[in-house]
Amino acid sequence: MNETTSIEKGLERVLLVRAFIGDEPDEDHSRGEMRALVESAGGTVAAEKSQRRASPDAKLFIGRGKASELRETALREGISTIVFDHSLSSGQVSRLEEATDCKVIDRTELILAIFADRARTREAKLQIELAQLKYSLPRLSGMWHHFSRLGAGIGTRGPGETQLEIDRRRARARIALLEERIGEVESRWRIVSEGRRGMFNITIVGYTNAGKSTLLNTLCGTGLFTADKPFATLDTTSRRLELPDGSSVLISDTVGFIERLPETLVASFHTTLDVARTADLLLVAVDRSSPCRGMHMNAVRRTLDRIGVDESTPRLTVWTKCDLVKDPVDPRSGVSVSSLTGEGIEGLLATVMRYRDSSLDWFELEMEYHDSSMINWLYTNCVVRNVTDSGEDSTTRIVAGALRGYESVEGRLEGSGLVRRIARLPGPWTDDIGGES
Ligand SMILES: Nc1nc2c(ncn2[C@@H]2O[C@H](COP(=O)(O)OP(=O)(O)OP(=O)(O)O)[C@@H](O)[C@H]2O)c(=O)[nH]1
Ligand SMILES: [Mg+2]
Repeated sequence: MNETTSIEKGLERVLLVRAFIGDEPDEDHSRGEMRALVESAGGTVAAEKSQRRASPDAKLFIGRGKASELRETALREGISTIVFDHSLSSGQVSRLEEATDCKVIDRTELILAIFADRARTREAKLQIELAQLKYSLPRLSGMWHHFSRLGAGIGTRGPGETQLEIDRRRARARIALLEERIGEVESRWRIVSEGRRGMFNITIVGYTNAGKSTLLNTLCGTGLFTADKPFATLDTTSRRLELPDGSSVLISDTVGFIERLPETLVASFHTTLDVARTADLLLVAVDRSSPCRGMHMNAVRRTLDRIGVDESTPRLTVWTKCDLVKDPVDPRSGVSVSSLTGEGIEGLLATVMRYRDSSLDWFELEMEYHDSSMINWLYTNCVVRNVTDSGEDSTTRIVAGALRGYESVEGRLEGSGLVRRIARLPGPWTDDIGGES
């Protein structure tokens, strides 16, 4: 049985509604974003309406007169679906449907439907189903009404399922089962993330459509799915990335962020977003060609806060799609790249390397002789900068950096009986890092 909301194929004509509360500004970019979301869900915006209000109406969110206007417009334009750029209560949805004689969908339901449509992996499907059920559970009574008037289209549930057979008890049982399954996935991921501790972890975050997956593809030569629409990526993918000095780091792609990302999604995708919380360095991808880049940066900053990313995690702004923009970027504001032409990629790798190097505990080691197994151990557990064998006194000198603190390697090295001398070095390459966001 398919429990998730799916999007019917084919374009559906949509009336888009936005209310501006108090002195909330009416901004072009947020309307553009909502249109992109509707299109991404397989709809087309046939008309738009807005209303300025001191506060939302408890019953209808908008005024009664406005609701009648929506009904007339829908009738005139042959529209059967109204999308609200807000979160509505189930009561508001059913009263609006009554008043407009259209199917009414709110922002959260729309975004959930897009996620459900994009989910490909088992993990993503479990997470989105949980998000949808948690969203619909308190609304089930309203939904009897809601779904009874749904035809095909955005927000319609998948085939082979009758809405009415879903009751609260079944939904709760399903939620418990999903949480159990997601728990199993999480425990597998914990093992994976333990493994990540041996490497420097970089996570690309950013607004949806910023070019995150394309950047990872260019850096690592991978073929991740990319698309010019919101939420192309729903899963975390990690790849090994070789830096100019031959060492490797782990780099991960994540689900894109958006302004007012529904809480239910943030909660369900908690584990997926672990890679952002545990990162040693965040690459914040910002589409340089977008007129809304300032708003995107703020939304990303707020979302990182919401998902619990430590403020102290280093952040490097990566201005993407620089092939679409003529004027040069101030290097202090970040690194400018084009994943299409390759411009700036080398500079990005060099900057990443400086970040990585500045986070290591550097030390110098003198060994009695060139012991291959010890040197292999160092290569696996540290970043090795220099190995010099001295013929005269058969000493091997090594400069290396410990990833998780000097103390984590000191005991192992001293206990080997091969070390003649070991000393901390002041961290080199710590200056000259620009572009922190
Ligand atoms: N011109 C140009 N287009 C780019 C560049 N990088 C990405 N794009 C395009 O931007 C669109 C979005 O790219 P994605 O890599 O899917 O973006 P994303 O940030 O992963 O998006 P989500 O996974 O949806 O959050 C695609 O159509 C890409 O071809 C670039 O450097 N230059
Ligand atoms: Mg992506």
